Amino acid sequence: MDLRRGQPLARDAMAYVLAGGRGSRLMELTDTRAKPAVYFGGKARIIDFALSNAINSGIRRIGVATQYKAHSLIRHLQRGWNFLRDERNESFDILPASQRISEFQWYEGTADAVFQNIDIIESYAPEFMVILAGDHVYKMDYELMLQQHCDSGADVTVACLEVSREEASAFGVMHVDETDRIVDFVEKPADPPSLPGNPGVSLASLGIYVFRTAFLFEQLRRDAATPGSARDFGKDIIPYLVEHGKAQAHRFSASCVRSHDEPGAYWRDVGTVDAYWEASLDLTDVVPQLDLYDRSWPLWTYAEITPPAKFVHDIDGRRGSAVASLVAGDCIVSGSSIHRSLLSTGVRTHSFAMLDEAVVLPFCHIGRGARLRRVILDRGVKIPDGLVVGDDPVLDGHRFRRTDKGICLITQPMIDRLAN
Ligand code: ADQ
Ligand code: ADP
Repeated sequence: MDLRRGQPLARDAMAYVLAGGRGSRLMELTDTRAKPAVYFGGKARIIDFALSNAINSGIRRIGVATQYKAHSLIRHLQRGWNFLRDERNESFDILPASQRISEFQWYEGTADAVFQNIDIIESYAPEFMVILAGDHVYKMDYELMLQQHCDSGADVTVACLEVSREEASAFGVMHVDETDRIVDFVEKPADPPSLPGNPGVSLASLGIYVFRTAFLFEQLRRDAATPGSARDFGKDIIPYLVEHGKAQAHRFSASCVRSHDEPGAYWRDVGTVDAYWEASLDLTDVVPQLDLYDRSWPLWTYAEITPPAKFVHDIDGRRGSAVASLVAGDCIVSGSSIHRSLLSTGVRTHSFAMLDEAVVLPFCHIGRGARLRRVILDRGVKIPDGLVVGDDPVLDGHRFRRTDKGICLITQPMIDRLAN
């Protein structure tokens, strides 16, 4: 029996965030940065959601494993997340694939990204490990998952969510018994199994796992000695424990954090250009599904100290407004009309420009008279005067990254090519 039942467990846990993957379905948005470093919500980056969940859940030890194009991610973490202090039994470690075991070795799979840092984790002696993906946008109280892990006596607890069968092939898909014990697990099946009695719906792993640290290390060492292993949680560790141990499902809805006017569990992968655009645009709804203004579950990030956003009207005294939009600090909306859009820090828009359903990343400039509809502008893009996007699908498709749903992702090299 666990004598501490009912006590908070988060202070005995370390959150270990896997932030090394590229996220190639975000196309040019991840050309220069890892997916967890992609901006989201005007001021934050995607990884801030997992990290804020950890802090809000009461966890005070955090490790982040980085690999692919980690420069801006590491800089962001150093600037924003270095407030955890040794003196208070807290820690924050950035763990690049730094050839700790051999000079030439990168992290193989996600399990290897933990295995290679066992000695660093051991030095803190956390009792529990909460393994997280750094590339999802969601609110979740990991304390509730830790409690369930202790109560059930499982070897591993895996957070899961019901998704449609079509979406499920991008996930680890499981079957559970009546006690939510996982009885079957397949990583990214081409033909995902439905839930019994619920055709069209599958139970998907969110890639969030809780282990007791000593047990996890045992498993990582066993896996490292297993020939042919991909050293991956989803491909190796979890299927092994489903077969040889006790793996328990944790329903995401049981630990999602809802504010009073939030209708349900919020979890998004934002892994494609369309999903990213849609989740960003959702924020402009009057009552968005993801509440960035929820003070009971704040989103922490690094953000520069900026002057306030400013709105200046044009010579006729008419334009210079934004409605149904989010506008971050240091933006100047000058003589332009902004509708259902998200302007990140430091964006400047000039006279007679019009933005509709635009997701604009930091430090973009929108030239005079430009008209942009259903776009994502990467950081620092300078839109030339008079450019029109959103009227001519064929032309847009030639010039920019246009998705089937008609969203145009625009980067500075694409703009530079227009001039040649
Ligand atoms: P994926 O998300 O496809 O599936 P993966 O590519 O391993 O799995 O990425 C998981 C996380 O680890 C991401 O945050 C990624 O950035 C990071 N990562 C990937 N390779 C890494 C490496 N070598 N070093 C450090 N970090 C790395 C997983 C599970 C599925 C589950 C989905 C839910 O395998 O079972 O359904 O997550 O999204
Ligand atoms: P990320 O876009 O992921 O943050 P970087 O931080 O490296 O990647 O920045 C991308 C580009 O933006 C770089 O060319 C950088 O010089 C530029 N940049 C950084 N800070 C500013 C700033 N305050 N104003 C304008 N551009 C900036």
